[in-house]
Amino acid sequence: LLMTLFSFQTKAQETEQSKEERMAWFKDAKLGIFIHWGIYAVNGIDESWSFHNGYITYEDYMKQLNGFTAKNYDPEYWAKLIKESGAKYTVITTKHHDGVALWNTKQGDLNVIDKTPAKKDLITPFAKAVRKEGLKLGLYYSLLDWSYPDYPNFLRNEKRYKEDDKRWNKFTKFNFGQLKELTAYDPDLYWFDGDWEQKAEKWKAKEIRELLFKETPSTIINSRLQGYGDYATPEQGVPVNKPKDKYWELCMTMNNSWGYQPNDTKYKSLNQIIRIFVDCINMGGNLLLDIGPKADGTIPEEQVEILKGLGKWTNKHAAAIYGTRAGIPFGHFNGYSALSKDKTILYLYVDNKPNGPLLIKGLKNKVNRAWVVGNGTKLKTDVVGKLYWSKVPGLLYIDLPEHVQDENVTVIAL
Ligand code: FHN
Repeated sequence: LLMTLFSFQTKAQETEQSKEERMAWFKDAKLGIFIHWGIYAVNGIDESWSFHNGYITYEDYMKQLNGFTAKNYDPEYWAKLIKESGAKYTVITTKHHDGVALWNTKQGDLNVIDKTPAKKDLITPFAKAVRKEGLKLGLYYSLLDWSYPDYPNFLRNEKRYKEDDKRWNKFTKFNFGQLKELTAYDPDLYWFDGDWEQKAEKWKAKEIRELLFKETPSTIINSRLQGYGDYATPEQGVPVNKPKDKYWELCMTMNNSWGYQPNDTKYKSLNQIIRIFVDCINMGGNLLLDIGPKADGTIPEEQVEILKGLGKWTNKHAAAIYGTRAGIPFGHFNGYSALSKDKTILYLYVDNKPNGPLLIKGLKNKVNRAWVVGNGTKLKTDVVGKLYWSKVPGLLYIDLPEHVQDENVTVIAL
């Protein structure tokens, strides 16, 4: 009890140091895999938004419940594949804005057990498989619920609840009930979404945070809880400048869809994804890369291929990924970089074929040696412009011969 009381955190109580300890795995993880899985995969249409935006009626959207079989669902394989990609954590949609729960919720019956041919809880075996692979578990949960009869529903032209406290309280009770159920999975991370429709007081964001920390004291919450989260969650675009937030994560799709959409064949190449990934590392953030499994539970081939390709690259360059910290300003090196946690190693990510030697300017330390990460080749360096009174190079040139270059992004360590 004492332990729980001590670790029970509200925003005001937590010190910077205890937050650092709580956030440590997340800061070091760098790569996570996001999973958008739901009935929208049946027709292969936009998750929830397709009825919100009027591409399909709500009734027709819900007919997808009948086609959600999950018959080839293999959570162990999913977890293995995620591990193989080099990700250290994964975040799965337990409930999207359409309100369909993927676990055995006791709050109402809009869930895959009661309403779809899948007829089984999909989150429990996934959570188990994820733990078995030594990965951290994140649960995505949409605060807004466009199916719940007492949630202000645009389908009924109810824009906002101002007046009907009774119905809103009913909805809040439902939300808290579902969240309490999710705490049983002991998630390492709660990934909220859909908070934009109401203010913090309305969601009871502070109370949600308190509930989650009471049940899962060392967990982490993303930013989408109207100011009651732990880290920033930019979406789809890598920030142009290093975010001010100490902790952040870019969530991004492989093509242009979160869920499975066979029509969307516009996949980013592995090379593009790796370059986006090192862009995040360079600014001290994480990448949460999304996959969208089919309604039967198979992961589309293109996505498997990207995860495996990513795995080859992350495995080879592990030293320059996990636990690194943001790199040096572009003025020093015309490209992405990162520092080892103890700041003794500088990693340079070379994402283009260099035309000549690479240049690093304004170093404050003597460089002992340079080598190619994941290959070990020591590189020739050439110091130019070193003044007689200075111990550090003015200009440091590094030769990067063709035969040691990676087909995607080469990493040099100094
Ligand atoms: O509306 C959702 C969207 O469908 C998807 O789930 C993404 C993932 O970050 N979040 C929302 C929009 O911010």
